Formats: sequence, C-alpha cells, structure tokens
Amino acid sequence: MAGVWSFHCNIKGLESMSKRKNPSGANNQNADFCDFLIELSEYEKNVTRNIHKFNAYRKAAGVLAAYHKRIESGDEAKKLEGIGEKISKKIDEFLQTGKLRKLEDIHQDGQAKAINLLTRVSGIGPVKAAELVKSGITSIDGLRLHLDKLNHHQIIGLKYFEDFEKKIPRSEIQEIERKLREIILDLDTEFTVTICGSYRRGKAESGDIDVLVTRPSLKVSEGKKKRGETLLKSIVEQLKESLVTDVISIGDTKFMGVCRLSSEFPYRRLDIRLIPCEQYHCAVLYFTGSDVFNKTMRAHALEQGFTLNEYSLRPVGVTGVPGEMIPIASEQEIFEYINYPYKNPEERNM
Ligand code: 8DG
Ligand code: CA
Ligand code: CA
Repeated sequence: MAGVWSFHCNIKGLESMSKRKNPSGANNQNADFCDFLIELSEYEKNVTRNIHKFNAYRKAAGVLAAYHKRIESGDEAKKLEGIGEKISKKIDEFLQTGKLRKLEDIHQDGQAKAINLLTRVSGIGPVKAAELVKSGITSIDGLRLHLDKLNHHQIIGLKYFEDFEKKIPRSEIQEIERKLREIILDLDTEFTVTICGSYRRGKAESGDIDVLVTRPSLKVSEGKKKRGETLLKSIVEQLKESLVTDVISIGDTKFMGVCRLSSEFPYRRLDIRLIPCEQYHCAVLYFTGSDVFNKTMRAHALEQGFTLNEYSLRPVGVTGVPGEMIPIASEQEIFEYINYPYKNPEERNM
C-alpha cells in the first residue's frame, strides 16, 4: 500500500491527527505551529489531494516539533530545513494575529468540512469522500442512510465509527498482546508475534493495532504452497473465538479486521500480517515507523548505497540496479549496514 497509503486517512480525525502525527510532547515548544501545519496537511491530503503540499506541511511540523527552542519569527523558522517562504509567512501571520486566514476559510467551507469528516470513516479515502459529498452526503448520520454506496470495509468503518475514533490505551493493547500470543502460540510455539506501530514506539495510546507474525518455517524461498495459504486463515479462525469480531478483509498474508477484549471495551481496528522469516526484521522496522522516521531512514540508506523497504535491504550498484537482499538477523543490523546510529523504537517518534 506504500505511496497511496499516506492518502488513506482511516480513522484519524483532525484533532487526533494533530496529537498523533506531531510528537508534541511536553518538550515541543512549537506545538501550536505544529497543530496548524498538521491541520493544513490534512486539508491538502483529504480535500485538494495535493500530496506534495501534504508532505511539505508534515515535514515542516516534524522539524518544528524537534526544534529545541520556541520559534520567534518566520525568518528564524526559514533557516530550518523544510521551511520555505510560504510556511515562514504563515508563522509570522500566526504570531501576529493568533490565527491563520487560510484555516479560517477552510473552517467556513462546508464541502471541505464534509470531506474531512467522511475520510474519518475507516475505508473511506479522499476520492470516495469527495464522491459522497458530491452526491449530497455530508454527515455520518446521512451516510448511515446510504449503506448501498459503501463497500464492506466502509460499512464496518461506519458501524464502529465512534469506537474507532477512540484512542487505545497502552494497557489495553498489552492485554490484547497477551491474548494474541496465547492463542497464536497455542497453534504453534514456534510463532513470533510483535505488535508494531505507535505501541512499539512506546506511545501511551494508539489509533489501531498493527501485528506482525512469523515462524522459522515460513520462508520466502519455499514458495507460497509450503508457506501455507491457509495459515493466516487458521490463525484468524482461532482468534474469532475470543478476540476478533469482524473481518474487513483477509488474504494469504494480510488480515484487516476488528477486535474487542470484552463487552466492557470498545471495538478496535486490528491488522495482522504474516511475514516470511527472512523479511521479519525489515518488516518490524517498517511497521514500527513512524512514517516520517521511515522516510528519513530510507533516504539515509540510499545515500549509503542501499535500498530499504518493508521486505529487504539491498545494495544499489553504480548502475542503480538493486542487488540481492542482505541476510538480516536483527533490527540493529539494518542500522549498522547503512551506518545509521541505532535508535530505540521510543526514539523513532518523529
Ligand atoms: P497510530 O496507529 O497510533 O495512529 O500510529 P502508527 O501506528 O504510527 O500509524 P499506522 O498508520 O498504524 O502505521 C503503522 C506504521 O506503519 C507507521 O508507524 C509507519 C508504517 N508505514 C509507513 N508506510 C506505510 C504504508 O504504506 N502502509 C502501512 N500500513 N504502514 C506504513 O511508513
Ligand atoms: Ca498503528
Ligand atoms: Ca495501522
């Protein structure tokens, strides 16, 4: 899904987005700038569908969040990488007036508001949202009257809209992790189960649960048959007994669905990926994120003559053609190969 993925806002609304995507922890002295930049990036993603502007705003927010001191003028901000004339002007406007004309206009724009709202439904992307708004649907309740316009994923997203908007506390994911391990290891003790995403980065709460599963006998080299096209399906069948409540989609390697600990808890989005063991560490690295961290690390890998993705690390020859995948035995090794100082998952929240 890479590439288009950044265009798929599933359950994340503007508010949760600004909390999620900018690491505005206690030490971010530019959190108010970050918030408006993230809101502008959401607008570019969902409404104008301008991925370049989306990335530019996201990057600027990341740079400001990581900056050690409060920015006092647009000119000062402009000295930082990723902040140009336009964003520096917005910082000045915000410092002088306490708001942004552009955002005020966006807030007044009913169409933009409706598109942003509908993209918060899991499975509804910017294109679908625009289509729905064009057909006159501008609210969640309105959407509930038009299930015929939605696919299975979108219907599930709508059914659990309120629950999926709720952040998942770390303690609840720990409980889900215990249960997942118990059920999956009960099938075969050789399985390894890792919850990645913001949870692995140590966040106090997460938007969804990203699970990776492998086992030593699960090898790329052995081809699809032996890998067992039914392995993921049998795992999910077991999980349905006490954790999984709905299936959004399931293939040989990827399950998307819904889970719930018990009736006292909200329904939660759960993704499970079955990964061949040779690719496990690259996958864990990739799905731990953050996505901004991934981009930075990938760019660094390229500078060092390697291409890095969710499957493998490979050297790039002078001709630009990637070579054979390098055998990887740990996440640390990936950092070592590309000469990148190792960062704990907790240090990847950029
Ligand atoms: P959250 O769920 O708490 O909101 O945050 P998250 O865990 O960081 O985000 P996510 O949207 O669940 O994505 C999980 C990680 O996957 C993310 O941290 C970075 C990585 N990732 C990319 N690109 C892509 C992609 O194209 N598809 C998917 N599914 N994940 C991606 O960097
Ligand atoms: Ca996640
Ligand atoms: Ca996810």
